[in-house]
Amino acid sequence: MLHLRMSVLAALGLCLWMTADAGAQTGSIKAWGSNNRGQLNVPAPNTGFVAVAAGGTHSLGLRDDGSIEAWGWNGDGLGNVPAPNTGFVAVAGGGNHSLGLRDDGSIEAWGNNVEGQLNVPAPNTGFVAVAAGWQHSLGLRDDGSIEAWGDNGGGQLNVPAPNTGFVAVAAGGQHSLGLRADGSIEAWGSTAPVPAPNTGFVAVAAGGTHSLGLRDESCPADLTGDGMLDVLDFFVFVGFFSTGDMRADLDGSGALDVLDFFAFISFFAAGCP
Ligand SMILES: [Ca+2]
Ligand SMILES: [Ca+2]
Repeated sequence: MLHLRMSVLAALGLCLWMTADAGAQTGSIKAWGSNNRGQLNVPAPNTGFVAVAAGGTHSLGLRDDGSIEAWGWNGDGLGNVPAPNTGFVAVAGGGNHSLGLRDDGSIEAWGNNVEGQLNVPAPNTGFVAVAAGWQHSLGLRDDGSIEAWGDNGGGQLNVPAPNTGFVAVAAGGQHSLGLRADGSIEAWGSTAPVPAPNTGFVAVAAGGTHSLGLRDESCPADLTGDGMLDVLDFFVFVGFFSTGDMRADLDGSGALDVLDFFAFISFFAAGCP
């Protein structure tokens, strides 16, 4: 399976791209853009990476053994991944700081701290995701709330209420994004509003002064897969349902019952994108 992840701090023209190792959910890193600080010089061996992140003029790679490689600009101690360099599950690169999420739910922060972007709020546990902006940081807690710390010059720390129900975070130059479980995006700080319709999103990313949202354009009621909804889709649904085929489990409950009919009708009424 091709497994790609991309991290972009587009304002600075640095991009990292992962390509898959055959038969494994790990890969090598392709790096392009400015190399004025060596931020494109991926450390050997360039294999076995599971995640990447790009900072201002530095780069980070998470290896499948849970260690982090850091390269590029080494001012502010950016190359000094906190010990023990193991047990990491996610990385984020800010302007001149870095974040690493450990498998115990704690966050390590290193690099420049001029705006307090390294001061992870207590309790430093229960985090499930991290994001690093130019001089601010975000941590998503396992209760769906977002912690924000560091520079607040653009209001990028002012998480909108209710601060719950978030499933992903992204941090830009002076703005922040939170993806809610209902598929809507909250954007705050120095940012333009999220384009309408603000629904159906499954991922977010933030550059220096721009934002991206990935929208799920699947069409759950289109069971014939032709991109249209008509009576044939209903026949296929009934066929799946009557034979116990779990493709009829449209509400995702793990069981087939009348609620799946309601889900079908709801998806049918919503139409295809
Ligand atoms: Ca169809
Ligand atoms: Ca069901």
